[in-house]
Amino acid sequence: MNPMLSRLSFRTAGESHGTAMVAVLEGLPRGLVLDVAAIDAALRLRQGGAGRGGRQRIEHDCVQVIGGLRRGRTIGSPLCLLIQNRDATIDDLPEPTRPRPGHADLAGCCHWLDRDIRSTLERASARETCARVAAGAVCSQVLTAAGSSVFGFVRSVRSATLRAELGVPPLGLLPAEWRTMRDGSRLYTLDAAADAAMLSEVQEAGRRGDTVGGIVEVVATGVLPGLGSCAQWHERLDARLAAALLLSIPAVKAIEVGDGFANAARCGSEVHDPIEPDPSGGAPLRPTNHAGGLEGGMTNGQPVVVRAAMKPISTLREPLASVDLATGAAAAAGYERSDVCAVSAAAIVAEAMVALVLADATLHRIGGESMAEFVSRLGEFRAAIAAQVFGASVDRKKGPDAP
Ligand code: EPS
Repeated sequence: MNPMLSRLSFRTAGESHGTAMVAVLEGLPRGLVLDVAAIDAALRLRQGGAGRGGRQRIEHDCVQVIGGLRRGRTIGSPLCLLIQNRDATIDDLPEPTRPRPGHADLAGCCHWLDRDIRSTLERASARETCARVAAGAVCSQVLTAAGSSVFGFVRSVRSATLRAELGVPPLGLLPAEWRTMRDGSRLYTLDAAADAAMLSEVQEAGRRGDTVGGIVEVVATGVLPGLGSCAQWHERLDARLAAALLLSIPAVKAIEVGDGFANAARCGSEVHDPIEPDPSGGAPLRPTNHAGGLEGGMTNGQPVVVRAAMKPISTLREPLASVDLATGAAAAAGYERSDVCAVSAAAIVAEAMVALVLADATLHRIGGESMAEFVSRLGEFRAAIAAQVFGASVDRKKGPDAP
C-alpha cells in the first residue's frame, strides 16, 4: 500500500535499459472496459515534445496488459502493464565513474555504499515514467466514468511563458480545443506564439550543449467535491498531489496548488474565493479559483489546478565539473545520450499522476467493487450532496440529521 493512496496501490519495476518497464495497479473495480489504444496514445505523447533525446527514436512505447484483464474488462485483480524496452542493453553498457551534478549518480553511491553509478542511474532514469503514464491513463478512464477529466500542459520553458489567463478554465468542462492545441504544438502548450518562443529556448540550449527546464500545469475538471480529508496530514489531497508530482517526475523540484506562490504576496480579501448563492438553487458559485479547487485538504467542486517546476535535465553535453571516483581527480562529469528538454513529457507524466491521485480519492470516497456499483454510488453521492448540503428540503437551522 502506498502511504499517499487510500484504495489503489501502485508500483513500478524495470530499468531504463532492462527488458521492460512494468506497472502494477491494484484496487480497480471489476468491469472497467479498458481502452488500450488510449493508453498507447498517452505513451506516444510522453515520448514527444521538442528537445527529446535519441532514445525516443529507438523506442515505440506501447502497452501489453499481462494481468487483471479478461475480454477487455478489468476483473478486480492487480492490473499489470508492461512496456517493452527496445534498447535493452543494460548488461553491455559502460560503468560511469564521473557523477553528473544534479543526477542521482553521487547520492546513489552514498546510499548503496559503492561506486556502481550504472545500477543507480538505470532506475533513476526518467524512462520509468512511461510506467506511470500507462497507469495514469487507466486512472483517467475511471475518472471519465465519474465525469472528471485531467489535462496537463506546459506553462513555461525557461523564460518563455504562456500568457497567465490561458490555462485557467472557466467553471465547467475544459474547452475541447485545448487538447487539440496541446497535441499539435511542439512543446505541448496552448498558444502558438508561446510555443514558438519555447521552441527557440530549446533550440538555443541544444546548440550550446545545454538543457532547459520549465513549468507544467495540470487542470482537473468535473472533480467531485469533498474528496480528500482534513483529518490527517497524509490524507490531505494537496499533500497527496504534491507527493505524486514531486515523487513521480524525476527533475521536479517545486509544486504549487492554485495561485500558491502569488497568493503569499496578497491580502486575504484578494486571495479567497467568495461563495455566492446559485440563483437556480444548486451548489453555491465561486467566481474565482485562486485556491486551485482545494480547501482544507479537500476538493471544493472547482477545477483542481496544480503546477510543477522542473529543473533542466542534469546530463549536459558540455559537462560541469565533477570528480572521477576511480581516481579521485577532478574530471568533467560523464555524458550519456539525453534530452535537451523533457518538460513536454513531464506535462504528460504530471497528468498521469494527478489522474492516479484523483482516481484513488474518488474510488475511496465513493466505493464499489464493480463499475456498475461505483456508478450507482456516484449517483447516490451526488444526490446526497444536493439534498443534504444544498437542498431546500434541509431544515437549515437544525441541519440534515435533525430528528
Ligand atoms: C528517457 C529515456 C532515457 C533518457 C531520459 C528519459 O534514455 P537513454 O538514457 O537511453 O537516452 O533519454 O532519461 C533522462 C533524462 C535521465 O536523466 O535519465 C525516457 O524514456 O523518458
